[in-house]
Amino acid sequence: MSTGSIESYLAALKAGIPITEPQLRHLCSVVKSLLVEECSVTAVSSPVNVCGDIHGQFYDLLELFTTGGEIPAKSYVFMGDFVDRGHNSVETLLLLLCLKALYPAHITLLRGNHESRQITQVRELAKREARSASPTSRAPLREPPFASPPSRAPLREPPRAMIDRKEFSS
Ligand SMILES: [Mn+2]
Repeated sequence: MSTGSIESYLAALKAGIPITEPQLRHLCSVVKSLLVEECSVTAVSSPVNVCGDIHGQFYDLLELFTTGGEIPAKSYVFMGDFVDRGHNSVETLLLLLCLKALYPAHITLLRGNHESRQITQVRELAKREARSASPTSRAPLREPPFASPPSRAPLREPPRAMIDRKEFSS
């Protein structure tokens, strides 16, 4: 079965349509291959929009792009904590992963403390996954792209962005 294009996943997610588990696996493998090649310190040039914790607030994320401009016309650094607390952790993470897969030069995703198995197991994302009957929504927990730290990064060091030589970290 064809998984389709990542452009089609992005369009579906924006329209509130969930993607399938094979599509999700395809998306995770594409983003994982991008993230393992990134250094733990990512050099970014301004102008760039720097965004704090999204925490599962999917509709606020869509509003943020409406206000700040869409990728790739605008560039963004997200400082981590994409999941938990809000109601739409899976949708939020998948939308950001689609944008990373399609426009890697225009979006930097730093890993926050919630992008770890230890935290998501005790926070809302895990509770939602436990309630959900959909295998699609459980898959990100099993194979999160953030489970693989950048290949050249020390394991405990959080990823950082250098924006015009100024350091930003989550
Ligand atoms: Mn947070």
